[in-house]
Amino acid sequence: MAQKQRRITGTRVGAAGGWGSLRGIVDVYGAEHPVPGVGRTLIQLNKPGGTMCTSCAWGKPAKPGLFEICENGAKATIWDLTTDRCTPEFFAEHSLEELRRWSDHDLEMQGRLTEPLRYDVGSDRYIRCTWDEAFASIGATLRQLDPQSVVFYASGRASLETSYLYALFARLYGHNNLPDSSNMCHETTSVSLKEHIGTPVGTCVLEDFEHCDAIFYFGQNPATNSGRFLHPLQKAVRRGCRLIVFNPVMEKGLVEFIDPQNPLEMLTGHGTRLAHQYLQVKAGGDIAAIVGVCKHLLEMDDAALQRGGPGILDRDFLQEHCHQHEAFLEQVRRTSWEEIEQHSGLQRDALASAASVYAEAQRVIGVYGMGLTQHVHGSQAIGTLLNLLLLRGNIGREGAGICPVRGHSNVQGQRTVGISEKPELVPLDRLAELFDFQPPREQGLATVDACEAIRAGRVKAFIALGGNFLRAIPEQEAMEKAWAAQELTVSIATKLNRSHLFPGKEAWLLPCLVRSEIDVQAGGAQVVTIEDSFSHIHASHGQHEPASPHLRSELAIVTGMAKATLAPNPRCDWDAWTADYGKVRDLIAATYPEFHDFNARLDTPGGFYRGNPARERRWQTASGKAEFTLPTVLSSLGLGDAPGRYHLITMRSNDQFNTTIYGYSDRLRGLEGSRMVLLMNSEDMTAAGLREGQEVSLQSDAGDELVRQVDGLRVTTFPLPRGCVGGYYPELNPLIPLWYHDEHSKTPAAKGVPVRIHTGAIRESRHAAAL
Ligand SMILES: Nc1nc2c(c(=O)[nH]1)N[C@H]1C(S)=C(S)[C@@H](COP(=O)(O)OP(=O)(O)OC[C@H]3O[C@@H](n4cnc5c(=O)[nH]c(N)nc54)[C@H](O)[C@@H]3O)O[C@H]1N2
Ligand SMILES: Nc1nc2c(c(=O)[nH]1)N[C@H]1C(S)=C(S)[C@@H](COP(=O)(O)OP(=O)(O)OC[C@H]3O[C@@H](n4cnc5c(=O)[nH]c(N)nc54)[C@H](O)[C@@H]3O)O[C@H]1N2
Ligand SMILES: [Mo]
Repeated sequence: MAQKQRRITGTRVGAAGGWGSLRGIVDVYGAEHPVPGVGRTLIQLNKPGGTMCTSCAWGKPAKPGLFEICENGAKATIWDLTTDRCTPEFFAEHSLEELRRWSDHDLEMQGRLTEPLRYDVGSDRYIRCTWDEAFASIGATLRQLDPQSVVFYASGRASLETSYLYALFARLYGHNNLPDSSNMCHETTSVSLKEHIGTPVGTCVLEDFEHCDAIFYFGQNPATNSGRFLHPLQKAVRRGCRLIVFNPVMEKGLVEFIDPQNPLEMLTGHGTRLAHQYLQVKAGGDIAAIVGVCKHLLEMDDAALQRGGPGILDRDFLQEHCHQHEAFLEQVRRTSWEEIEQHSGLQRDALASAASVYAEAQRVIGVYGMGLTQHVHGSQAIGTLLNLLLLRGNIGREGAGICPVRGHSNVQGQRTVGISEKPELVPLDRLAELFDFQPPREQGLATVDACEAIRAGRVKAFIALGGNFLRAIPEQEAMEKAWAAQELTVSIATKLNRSHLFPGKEAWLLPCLVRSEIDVQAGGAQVVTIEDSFSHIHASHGQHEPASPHLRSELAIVTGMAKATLAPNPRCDWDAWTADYGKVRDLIAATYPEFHDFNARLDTPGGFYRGNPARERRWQTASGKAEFTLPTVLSSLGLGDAPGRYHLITMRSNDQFNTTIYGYSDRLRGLEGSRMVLLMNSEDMTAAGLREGQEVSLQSDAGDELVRQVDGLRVTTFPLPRGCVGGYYPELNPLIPLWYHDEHSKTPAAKGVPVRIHTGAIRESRHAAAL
């Protein structure tokens, strides 16, 4: 079978949305030849009775638009519903040794996996097997291993029902080793928000965007990563809300949006200008920038008080609800404008205008994404943003609050229903009571811990419920080398990816249904549920015939493995749960009271709200109040400036979903045709004697012995702040040291990686060969 490939060329820079976004969908449609009926599925996407998109976790409004989809949601759906199939015959033709030289894009382009597969060492190939054989063998191996040496990873797509049972399986078996893609993503949020406002998730609901007067927007790229956010943003700006953006990259989607569902905007090509002010902060410069805004607020407050007015800060709120605010304000007073300007890369005047907007607004929302979370001092940056909001009581009021934009479509929900390595976050006593067992109480392994343990040879088996762990993590080369020493690896997946090409001694590749497919079990067709970024729960209904009759649902695969591994327990009827997911929802409701009447509330328009104490100003923190952060640094970077050192931002293009590479167009940034680029400020290029298109290598500059290198990058001029360079995730992941992560949550610091540029002899490498 020939390798199926696709290349996209041609430049189409423009506003976010508009014709470009429709063409983006058409490109994927043309390459994937999706099954019939995709159009109907897209129309019903994110609406009650329809499928909930597998792309991002953005909220689903109670009154949806005609199309409640975005360019990338459509791409993700079409990508799942391709007619291409990656069959056992494909694997008969290609050894894993060969496939390791393929690019991420070409691997996934082979289409949907169709049958369960077992790795055969002799031929270095995956070969067809039966489900019974797979479950029996996995069960037998797991029974022989120490449960503490086994890791159950989850990437944030699997439903609440599957996630609940997966976590239960782990605990019945005997471990809390439940890392999640969240550990590389918003774990900084979970840890920081929990510590400071007593809840691990954002406090906003979708309707807050109808009432806010200003949005302070840090390090999140809506046009690419949460396209449906552009509609509420556009509406907010149109009614006078001011959008203040902090981002080293001038992201088109925050500058202008043309609504593809608005004929006038489409015809005239004129959309809505979004950002009132766009501050191109340095990578990691957010703490300094926010402290600068606070400093100006304080100056305004002093002046207002001197005039005999009430002041700018919400003193009643601070007095009643906050802890340590005086210490923070003292710290702000002590910080000089020189330091603020140096670390943020922003001018005092620009920060003062942002502060004026903040002070004039009655209700402010703070939005953020990976630009804050993926830094060594990311938790402090989130804490400092909370400080800013708290200063004027912007938490726990309609139209105000903190809004982390979550990634995977059910990543927040997986944590809610027990996928957590932190036993203190899980109602273990309740589980003990419900299922009559002693749950393990030890801390489990998060992603970085799991990587360390794998490198040290302490992990013997790794089960992956989705995702592409080996490609998403830092320290990729060393991790790939260590991986094969494991006794057992199991991947539950929809499409082939690089992680599948590094089998343990015993390895299984188990293909599952996607969310848009009909899931028929003994009790009939099933629905599944997910939780969005705003803590609302939605049912998702499958619409399409499965890609292959041999596929199983994720839930059935989890229960299949559990049954084959665990001793019988009269309280655990895995078969009954598989036959009727409603019974699993009853278990979720019995474990987590906020899920009461779960089955009756399945298709609530807009989802049903799980609630959030901080939204009601109930602070479940150490002091019982909202805790101010006292930042110990002004930059979130782990390593500061040094001669020859640049701070690398790893970015997502408009043509990818994490490690799934749809194509080679980054339309909104005007970058086309290749992902092996090194984006640089033109003055930095001149200073370093580099020319446009020159081929260079990057090495990490982390001060340790390990050589981490990626070759074959083309220098490309790009308007980044000086000292910052940009390139794509996951191609540049080999450069991130495993130890370079957020100090509290261990989220890998993928946005401020210290690197140096080399122009010398270029080592032959798979990274250069990949494209
Ligand atoms: N189409 C599509 N949708 C996706 C995904 C995808 O890959 N493709 N991924 C999903 C997942 S899992 C996630 S977590 C989300 C990710 O969505 P985002 O949170 O938007 O993540 P990124 O695109 O990695 O980076 C966000 C922004 O941070 C900026 N940035 C980098 N460094 C800094 C900094 O130091 N300070 C500030 N203020 N900004 C900075 C970057 O320029 C970029 O605009 O999207 C989800 N949705
Ligand atoms: N340098 C750098 N590294 C990063 C990031 C970054 O910004 N920069 N971002 C981090 C973030 S935010 C995240 S969330 C992680 C992502 O890490 P992961 O979640 O592990 O990776 P994905 O690329 O989302 O996983 C893609 C694979 O999931 C499988 N899949 C797709 N749909 C389904 C499904 O419905 N069920 C199952 N079982 N499998 C499915 C397919 O086989 C596909 O190949 O990467 C992190 N790594
Ligand atoms: Mo993520």
